[in-house]
Amino acid sequence: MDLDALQHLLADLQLGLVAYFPVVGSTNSEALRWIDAGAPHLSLVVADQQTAGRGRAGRTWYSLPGVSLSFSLVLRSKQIGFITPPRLTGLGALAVCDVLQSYYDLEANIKWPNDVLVNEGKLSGVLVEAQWQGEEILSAVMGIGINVARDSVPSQGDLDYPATSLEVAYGKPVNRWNLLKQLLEALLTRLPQLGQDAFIQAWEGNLVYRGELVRVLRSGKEPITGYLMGLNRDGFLRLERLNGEKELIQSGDLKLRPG
Ligand code: BT5
Repeated sequence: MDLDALQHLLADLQLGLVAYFPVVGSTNSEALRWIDAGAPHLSLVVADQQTAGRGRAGRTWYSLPGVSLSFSLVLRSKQIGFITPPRLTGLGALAVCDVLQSYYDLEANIKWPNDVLVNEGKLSGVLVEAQWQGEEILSAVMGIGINVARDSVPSQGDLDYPATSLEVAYGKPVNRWNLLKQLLEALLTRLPQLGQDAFIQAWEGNLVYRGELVRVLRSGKEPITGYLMGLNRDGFLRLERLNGEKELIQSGDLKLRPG
């Protein structure tokens, strides 16, 4: 892939600027830098390989050359209204599910808040990073990483959850660049729905572990256990504790509570 070919491939989508890197630290970092330099809404950064791809809380996202898809989209609050990062995370994960379900006939689900699972393996992760000015978010970057080819799956010892790839789940090799176009189309379709209740319902409808007993690990706080009831309007997790108390959880790592 090169920039000309990428621009040609994506020519009929309403994007801002497009950048392509054979190797980059993190597409999210590039997109955040680009925001500072004035990149317009829906500018896109794509990389073949990231050397410092990241997940939440400073975790590593592994993306190997030639086999995975890594990209970040610039979102400007002026164009999409008030930006709430949890909703944007849901939007990214939902768009990935849309594509996996409709083009690849896979049962894809979202492990709240940002993992896309297929056959109980993590196939994709979403990382939204906001750019604040005082109390206000002016822009955000939505980064998406997808394991496409079989060889994109990192070795299990590096991971805290089993991983899979689209090739393994679908049973056939998949062209990364066609997949990128399908994902961008899905994102552009979902974006106008961001503020609607129907969007939360669609996100909720794709969640794994609904009704099940789960544990949420939270940094600097006690883990919390309860039945996963769904989401509130902000995309926070609704849990019902064993004593019937209701809890809203803004961020954390979800585990299925064994037995
Ligand atoms: C995520 O964080 O899953 C968000 C991943 C976002 C990656 C994209 S790629 C484009 C853009 N640029 C970036 O620098 N990032 C974004 P989290 O839920 O915190 O999960 C991180 C954990 O996922 C790690 O600690 C590993 O256990 C696991 N992991 C890392 N690489 C993986 C991979 N390729 N496949 C499956 N699991 C992986």
